[in-house]
Amino acid sequence: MKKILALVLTVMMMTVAAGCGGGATKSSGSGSGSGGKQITMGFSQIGAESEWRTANTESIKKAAEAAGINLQFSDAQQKQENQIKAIRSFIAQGVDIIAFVPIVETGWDTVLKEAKDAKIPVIVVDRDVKLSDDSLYAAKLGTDSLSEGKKVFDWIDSYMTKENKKPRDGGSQFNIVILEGTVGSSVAIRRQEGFKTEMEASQNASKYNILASQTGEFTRQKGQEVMESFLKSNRDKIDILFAHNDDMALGAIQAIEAAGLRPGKDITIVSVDGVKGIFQAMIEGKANCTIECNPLQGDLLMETAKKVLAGEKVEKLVYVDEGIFPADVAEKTLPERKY
Ligand code: GZL
Repeated sequence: MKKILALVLTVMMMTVAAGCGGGATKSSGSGSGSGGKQITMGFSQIGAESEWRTANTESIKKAAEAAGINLQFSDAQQKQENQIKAIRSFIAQGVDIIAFVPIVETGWDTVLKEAKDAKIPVIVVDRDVKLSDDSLYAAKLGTDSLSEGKKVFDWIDSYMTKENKKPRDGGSQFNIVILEGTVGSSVAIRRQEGFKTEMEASQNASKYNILASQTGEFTRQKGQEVMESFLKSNRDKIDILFAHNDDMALGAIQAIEAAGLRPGKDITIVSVDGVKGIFQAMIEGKANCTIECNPLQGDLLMETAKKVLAGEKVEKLVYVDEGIFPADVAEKTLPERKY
């Protein structure tokens, strides 16, 4: 009898030791967290407003599957309150880790504090957040929107000079219209800031004038509508369109053609993302350049999540790689594009 009791006690102690593992333990095998159980990640996505977003979602779902991580995916339909509700339900479910793309950069402190109190680490993906306390997130993975905005101006300035372009209205300045992204999103704020500061710092600053700038909400439909309004009031003055993403540029191209103008020729068009649709437009001579913003962040997210749960040190901020694609490389590049 004594022997059986000793055996039972030994087995129980071994089980407890394996379960606790002295805090976070290395995630053994694919997708397992401490004690070998499968990691569950709660992920709050903004919605499906653009080709870029669709590629971002696909990348995250595929990477979770490949990593053996159980993904609880929530689509916020472009509403911050839906993201906050989703994060609260992930906390209630007791997921192992939460990741989210913040649709706007403010208003997250309270719900992230609730996650911290529940001891659930949070990873910020793609866009940025403004927080009173950086300990509310474990890591940020994304893209450098400020640098993207700067690259847009630099490319435009070099192109207008190289092509010896002249202002369409016969004046001394190139008139620029801008289709901005989602109001309050870190991406729209930083791309605009990067573009404007680069223009103001340029030796050619006096050659450029921002005629109009308005949100097209990162969608093709809204981009077309706002471009129609720009053309209604300034059809023969607009020289350049800077669209914060390719989808709005694609919508604007339709408006420009409907106004009897030649996109990519009468109006120089530069946008950000690098989705396949804009490569096709560049091949057709209807757009001039796209600055890449890489949506394929899934593998990096899953790898970072496993490290965080294993108690390993992770970089607080990681940017993914991105390039610049002018129209003259579009044809040869399109076949290798992954999104
Ligand atoms: C950029 C991303 C933006 C894309 C848009 O990091 O958040 O949101 O540029 C997308 O296409 O809608």
